[in-house]
Order: sequence, then structure tokens, then C-alpha cells
Amino acid sequence: MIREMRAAIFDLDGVIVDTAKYHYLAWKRLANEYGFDFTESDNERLKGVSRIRSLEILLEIGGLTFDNIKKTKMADKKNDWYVDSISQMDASEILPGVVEYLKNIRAKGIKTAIGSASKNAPLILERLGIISLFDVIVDGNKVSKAKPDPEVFLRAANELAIHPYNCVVFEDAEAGIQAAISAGMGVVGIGKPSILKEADMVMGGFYQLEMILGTYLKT
Ligand code: B16
Ligand code: MG
Repeated sequence: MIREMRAAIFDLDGVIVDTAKYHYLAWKRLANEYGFDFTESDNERLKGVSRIRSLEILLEIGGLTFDNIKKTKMADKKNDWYVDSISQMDASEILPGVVEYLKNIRAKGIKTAIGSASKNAPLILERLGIISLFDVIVDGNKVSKAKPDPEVFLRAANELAIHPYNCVVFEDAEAGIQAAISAGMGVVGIGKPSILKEADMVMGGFYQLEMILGTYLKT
């Protein structure tokens, strides 16, 4: 079945740039302050998950419970450390093949959007110097329901004025793949096929995407 791609919607963290390492260091620092460890494998559970839900998972791992006021303060503290790290980023951290792919599809008239859970998406895109390569940016500030709810992608399609069927989402997290499927969109997983089983196809990265420029082959 051939799906014509008229819009490409990109997750940010793990697709355009690898911010997971900065999230990890900030969450680990918070965990250590509260006397427990947080491993890289624990960090896998936070990919694509909202900031407050990430904190709840962290507290589950540490076996701790706090009220909402305390949780907000903890999440703010982690975010301050995270923002310090991402403020140092530059274009050298954009993942291989991303800029070329964006320029290629835009030259063919395909619309581009960001669909990210991150409330820091505009800051990251500005640091990377690629904000102008996107027609629309939908981030964690614009949506009330986190992935796997399809809200973030449906809002991007709506702002682009493209039917969801003609949108293809590029995602690295299982929750995001589910969100794209629920939105009725095509979905390309960026990462490992063993983890992103529900995607229509899975690629290691954008350097492997030449074959689906213009039209999108659903497998
Ligand atoms: P922030 P994505 C997600 O971004 C990250 O994958 C996830 O680890 C993070 O907790 C979430 O953004 C919220 O980020 O704390 O910056 O608002 O993958 O949806 O682009
Ligand atoms: Mg992601």
C-alpha cells in the first residue's frame, strides 16, 4: 500500500538530536541527591515521556512518594540543570543526515513539523540553528495530553492543514509510535527494530532514508 507523504512530523529528542544523555545526567543528579542511583537502562523508560511522568517513574525506582508541590519543585530543579546543558548545544549535535533530509523533502514541497513532548523544544531548535526548516512546531507547551495520546501529532497536522493520512511521523520512542498509529498516520521508527516493533519501518537514522523521499512505502 502506497501512502503519499505530504507532511513529515518529527519527534525532537532522539530523532533530530540526542538530548537523552543530558536528560539522563540531570535525572541522575536528582536521584543521587535523594540517595538512590539511576542507571542508563532506567533512563530508557523516560524516552518520549513527559517531564512530570518522568519524575514519577524516577521516584518509583527510588521507592519514594511526595506531594504535587514537592514534585513540581523537583521537576523544576532537574529542568534548570537540563537547560544549563542544552544551552551549550550547537549544530554539531544534529544527528547525521537530518538537515539533508529536511532540505530534500522541503524542496519537493513536503511540509515539515516538530511534534515533541519537550517544553524546551524551541530553545533546542534555536541552539541547533534549524528552526527555519520547520513550518510548524508543536511542543509540550501546546498540548495537554502526552504521547501515546495522538494530540501532539493531530495538532501538527491541523496546523499544517494536511490530512493525517498523508502525514508520516518519525519517532524513536514506543509511546510516540503508538501516538502516530492512533493519529492514523504513517510512522517510521528511528532506532532498533526489536524495540520499535509497531512502526511501519525502522531505520538506524536519516542517512538511510533516501529511498523514501517523496512517497512513503508502507510495508
Ligand atoms: P522536557 P520528545 C521528550 O521529547 C523526551 O524524549 C523525554 O525524555 C522528555 O522527558 C520529554 O521530552 C519532556 O522534555 O522536560 O524538556 O519538557 O522525544 O517527545 O521530543
Ligand atoms: Mg523522542
